[in-house]
Amino acid sequence: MPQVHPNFVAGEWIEGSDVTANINPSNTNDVVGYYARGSATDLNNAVAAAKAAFPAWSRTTPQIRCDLLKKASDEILARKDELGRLLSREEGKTLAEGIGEVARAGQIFAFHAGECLRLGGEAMASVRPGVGVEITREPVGIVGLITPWNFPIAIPAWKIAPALAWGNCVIIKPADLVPGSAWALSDILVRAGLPAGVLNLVMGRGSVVGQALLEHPDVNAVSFTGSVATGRKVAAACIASSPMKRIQLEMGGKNPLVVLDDANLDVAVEAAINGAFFSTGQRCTASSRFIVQDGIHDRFVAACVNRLKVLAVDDALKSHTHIGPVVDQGQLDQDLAYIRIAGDEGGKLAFGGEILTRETPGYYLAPALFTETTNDMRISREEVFGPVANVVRVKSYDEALEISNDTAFGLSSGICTTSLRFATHFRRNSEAGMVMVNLPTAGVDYHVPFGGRKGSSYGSREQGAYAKEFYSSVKTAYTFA
Ligand code: UN1
Repeated sequence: MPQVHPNFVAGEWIEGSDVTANINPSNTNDVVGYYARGSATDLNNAVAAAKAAFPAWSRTTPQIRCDLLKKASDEILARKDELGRLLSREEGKTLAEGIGEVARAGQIFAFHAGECLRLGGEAMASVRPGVGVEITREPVGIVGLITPWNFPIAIPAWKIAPALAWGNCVIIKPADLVPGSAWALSDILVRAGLPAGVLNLVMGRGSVVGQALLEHPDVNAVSFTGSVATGRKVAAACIASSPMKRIQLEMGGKNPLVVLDDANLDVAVEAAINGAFFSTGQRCTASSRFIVQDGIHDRFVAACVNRLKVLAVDDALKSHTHIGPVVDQGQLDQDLAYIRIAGDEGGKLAFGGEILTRETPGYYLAPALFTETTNDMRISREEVFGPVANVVRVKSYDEALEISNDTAFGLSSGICTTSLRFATHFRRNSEAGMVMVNLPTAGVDYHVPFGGRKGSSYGSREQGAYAKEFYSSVKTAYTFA
């Protein structure tokens, strides 16, 4: 019997009722490891343990929590090559991207270790004589974290770290497809010295573990990153539960990258290729609509195609690889379906879009670039979540801005221009939570707020100091003395 990575519930590593094989998308013959799949009972036990641990944990000193998060950060950073390799092997992003993501997770823990020492409040004068008002923040309680497959360690890190910093107890349910990195992270945290019940890892299916989490009356808040369809269900379940749960949702994007005639072509092409195709395009911040002005359009398309021609799509762990495989067969089918749809709608395939054969069996797809598309086509309106982008030709900056905002989403947007006037106007008028000038729409810092508008996000921002809005509850205390 192969070794199974167990769940961590109530301070103990426990076998699941079921097991899943974690498969390498670069080589489907390679099993990364076997991981337990928890049951509703495991989840309920985790919540009970979190509830029991909460009174003591929420009253620990900031120094204790700071030291713990710092210790975890140190181990993550010291092991970044090994953990990056595990991440790339299970998810399919390149080794450089995998190691980079692990380093980001380590830095996130270091940042929130510091935040433990900055947990402050406010004192205000009351409008009534002799009364003082104190505004403080307390932990929310038991938080459920549901994380996606595309950032197997960074997203668990940016939810777990602020949750613990603010004194909450955590139940994490990582994506069933990539449990390995979240398992390794949990192991690091447990060994850093978290008391039993403070962190519980319950791997398994969304329909079983996720559902039980959403329905449990003792879970106070749920932070979710994933698709819009699942996000909607998460929100509905959190509102239906009694008491209602606090919700934070990070969902899809259809992020525009505007390229104006006055752009530096090299900068624009770099932003476009990185934003749309790196990490195999599997980022909610990926650029998928290139909105390009007439005068630079043909040069931009030709330069993108030339750049795409020299990018190696191959095994994520090989050193020459620029783009790894798609994560699994289901995602590959979705990418191919959209490539067909874009063609049927009249888009012209300027590059890629075909399945590639490599040394090992994997989900290899040549990055696809469509031209001659309009913003009302499905390829411009629906999130693909793969290495697929399309170019919409526009006449002016005004038209570019209007089209970039004409979307159900609003996570990230970008503009490439050398004009201060257009850059400034775009920053102010783009209906997105994050705006990039002469940079890719994806690849964000870890110490500043992350989140979007419209259909992309719901609830308060993640990351940086703004994470406290979700992970703490404000108390207003009046004292007459
Ligand atoms: C990034 O672009 O650096 O799921 C981060 C996602 C986002 C994270 C993107 N929540 O793709």
